[in-house]
Amino acid sequence: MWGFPSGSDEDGDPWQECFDGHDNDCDYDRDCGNSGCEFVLNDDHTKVCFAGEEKVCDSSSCGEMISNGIITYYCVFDPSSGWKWSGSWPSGFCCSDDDCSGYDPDTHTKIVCDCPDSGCSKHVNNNYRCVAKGSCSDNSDCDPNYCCDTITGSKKCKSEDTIINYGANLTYAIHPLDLILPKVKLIIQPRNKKLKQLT
Ligand SMILES: [Ca+2]
Ligand SMILES: [Ca+2]
Ligand SMILES: [Ca+2]
Repeated sequence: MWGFPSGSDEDGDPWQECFDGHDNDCDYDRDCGNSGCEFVLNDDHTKVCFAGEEKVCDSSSCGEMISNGIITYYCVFDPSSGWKWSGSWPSGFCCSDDDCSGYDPDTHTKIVCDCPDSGCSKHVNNNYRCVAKGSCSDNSDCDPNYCCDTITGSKKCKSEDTIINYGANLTYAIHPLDLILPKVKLIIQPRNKKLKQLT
């Protein structure tokens, strides 16, 4: 049975030559195995030839990048066309927290991927975006020089030197030492005076 008739080299012109399952030019290399097929995409961009292999973009390869230093393709989800190899990374798109960076200027919390499960493992119809975490559970969730207020339970990132009133007599100050010594609390007695360390 003949494959896609090309009448010329199996070089991706037209693209069907690289995905029809046949050695169209009878050189013993088939489809992506032909060097001329390298980085050739199929019609809906769900497949690309890379390093002599056919690479499929689907939910299991979310965010995968392939590049030869000149051409780069990312496996991303497009709400209108589904999974595809794209020459650009959609703004704010993410597959895990690693795809997001920086801190929210309002809440000073870390920017994270808004995937529904903590491990970001479910990527079917992935429309996840990088968003502010909003609340913190420890200092690593906060902008540098901000600390997570776990004392009052507000779970807000507060700037160092913020005074927190809690309980009848205790007043805590957020202090950079908390960044490296989370167990150490600093207390101000009386309020707004010299810092004193509690052990
Ligand atoms: Ca050809
Ligand atoms: Ca061939
Ligand atoms: Ca072929």
